[in-house]
Amino acid sequence: MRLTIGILVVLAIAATPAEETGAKLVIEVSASPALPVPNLLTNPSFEKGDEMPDHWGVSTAAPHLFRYCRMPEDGRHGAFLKIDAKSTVMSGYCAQVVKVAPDTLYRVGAWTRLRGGYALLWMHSYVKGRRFDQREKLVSWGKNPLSPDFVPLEWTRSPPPDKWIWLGRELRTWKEQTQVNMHLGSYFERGSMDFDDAFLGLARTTLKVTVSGEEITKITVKNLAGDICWESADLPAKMTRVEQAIPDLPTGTRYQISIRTASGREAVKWYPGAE
Ligand SMILES: [Ca+2]
Repeated sequence: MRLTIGILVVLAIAATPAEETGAKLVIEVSASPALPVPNLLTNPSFEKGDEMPDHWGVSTAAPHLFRYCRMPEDGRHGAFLKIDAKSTVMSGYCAQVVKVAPDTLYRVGAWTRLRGGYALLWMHSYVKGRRFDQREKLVSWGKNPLSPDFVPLEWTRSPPPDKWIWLGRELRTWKEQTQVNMHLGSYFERGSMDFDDAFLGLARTTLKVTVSGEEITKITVKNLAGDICWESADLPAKMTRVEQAIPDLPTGTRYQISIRTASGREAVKWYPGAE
């Protein structure tokens, strides 16, 4: 997380001394785009469907080498997508075409539970005859026949086979690109994997924080992991209203805005608030 202490200019709108009594701290937080940003995928959590999830197609040159199955429960949340790959000679995916805006930064991915093999997030499109191709992978030796049974999985640097792991990245669409085909599946390896809670949406937002009503000495913004995303320098005395825009913050988290007042009071507000 980038630390931008003191780089952004703090706008001092008013320097009226706070009243000795009756002062009331007001913290207003908004964002553009607002959080949480919309998920552009349809049926991203695989809750709708029968044996196959609705709105997701199969993409492979060798369908007989793969088994695709929508499982109704025991996913990260409810139903999930399970893909078994029987061979190393072909890749096989579930895929969905999504409309996107040109030259825009998106966050894409899915929570993945990999028992063995090569799970691939493959974002693909043709833009004016040029091939847009961006990938993110997760690899496990869990079921690899070259890995002897007596080798514990953790020695192979494989992900825990029962743990959901975020397989994702940010990507910027090209100029004139209006769609992308999101693939989740197995890449030329035997294996077995699950996907749930897929996401494709805007990657960054601008947070706007307005604090007023008391003399304010410091503002700190942290993400859900506790990393400091922005911190004001010590504010000048008698500052009773501060407006601050903080651009380029990741959308895939919540933000904790902490205010310290001249009276020593600490106030905290979360954005977005509790769901
Ligand atoms: Ca689900």
